[in-house]
Amino acid sequence: MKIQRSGRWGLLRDWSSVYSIHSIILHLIYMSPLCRLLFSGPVLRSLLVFLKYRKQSKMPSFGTKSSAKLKDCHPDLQEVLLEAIKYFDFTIVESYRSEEQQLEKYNEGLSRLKKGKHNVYPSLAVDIAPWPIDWQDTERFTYLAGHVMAVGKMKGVNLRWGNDWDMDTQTKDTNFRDYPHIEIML
Ligand SMILES: [Ca+2]
Repeated sequence: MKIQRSGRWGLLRDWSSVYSIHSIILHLIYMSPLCRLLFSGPVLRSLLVFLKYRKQSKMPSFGTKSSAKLKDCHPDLQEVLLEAIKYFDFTIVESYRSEEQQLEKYNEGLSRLKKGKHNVYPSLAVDIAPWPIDWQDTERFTYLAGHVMAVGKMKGVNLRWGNDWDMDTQTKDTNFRDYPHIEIML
């Protein structure tokens, strides 16, 4: 392929010559003492470790929609969720809902109650999901619930998970599984 230049600098150059100039410039830059230091093994490795640490140390936080739903939660529940999000990325699917919305959930088979802890204000219940959401990945919901329950214990907030209604830490005895559901036991 040819590149045509016009005027006093008019030259015909092919891509191979362009690449040659490019590689010469890169070679000159690389050969400078500063660049050689920057790209030397130990310095480059330290830089990569630093960047990896920065990426890992960036804590997750709630987005706009989750934050709005968080405000509708009981203060104790807010405290637990704000601590839990630091170590496990998740979203708040729902907190407060009206009695009409609750009845819809009940009729759809998504709730076991016609009126429950979602229907008081501030809400005593919350539905949460690991982020990014995969509704089929119930193991990850279980993982998240265990994490939030542990944070609740540390904060002195008594919580109940929707897959262990009798709170005996057994899940095989559950006849209605609501993996995202966490509620306060007052
Ligand atoms: Ca149980």
